[in-house]
Amino acid sequence: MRDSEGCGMNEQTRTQPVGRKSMIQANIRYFPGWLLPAEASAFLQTLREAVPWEVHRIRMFGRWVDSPRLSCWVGDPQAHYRYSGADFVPRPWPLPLLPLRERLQQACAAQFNSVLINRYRDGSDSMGWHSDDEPELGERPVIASLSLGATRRFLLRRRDDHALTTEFLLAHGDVLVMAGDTQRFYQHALPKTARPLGERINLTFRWVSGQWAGSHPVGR
Ligand SMILES: O=C(O)CCC(=O)C(=O)O
Repeated sequence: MRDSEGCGMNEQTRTQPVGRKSMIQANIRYFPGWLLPAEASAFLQTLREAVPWEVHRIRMFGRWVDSPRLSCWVGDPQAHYRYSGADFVPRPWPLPLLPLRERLQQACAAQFNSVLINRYRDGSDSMGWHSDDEPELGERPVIASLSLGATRRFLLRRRDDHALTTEFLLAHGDVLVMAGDTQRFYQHALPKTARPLGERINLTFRWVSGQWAGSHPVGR
């Protein structure tokens, strides 16, 4: 996988990032409206129906709990992934995601063999502070996050100084790419909100190394 500063967009997208927050030791690129609204809506509808949604069991503060959102781990057969104390075997790619993966790979000059798809049913579904720093993602992972549906706040904070927090409002069709040392020095979260909100589906495309191939996952 390559971690490149250049982010050449294809013909349906913008040619330059229109926003980049200045955050020391983070490499964040933000592409509002990377998908046109009609295309984003079509993906939202397709994924809602095509994805076998699950509640992932994760380990938090020494206890197994239900993740507060619906999820599905999708990828190439060898792309096993271990996070929050559980091992995940990839489901096969839903066909409409393959051309999307190709476009994102071109846009980010990176390879993705897997995607974590999350469905936030309303404002009470969320994701707590964490870094995507599992060993199989490598030291400087490129993670491309595509948001569909309701706009949600996406927060980033320094691991060593939680007061240094910044936020992006991720809307329908937006892409946010985290690369370089972002996972090493930053955590991210998607907080709950009391505001009445519609559904949101988020896809984080990743490259997972094959080190888990051949291991025996314990659950999904
Ligand atoms: O939903 C999002 O925007 C973030 C998802 C996320 O942080 C994750 O799954 O690791």
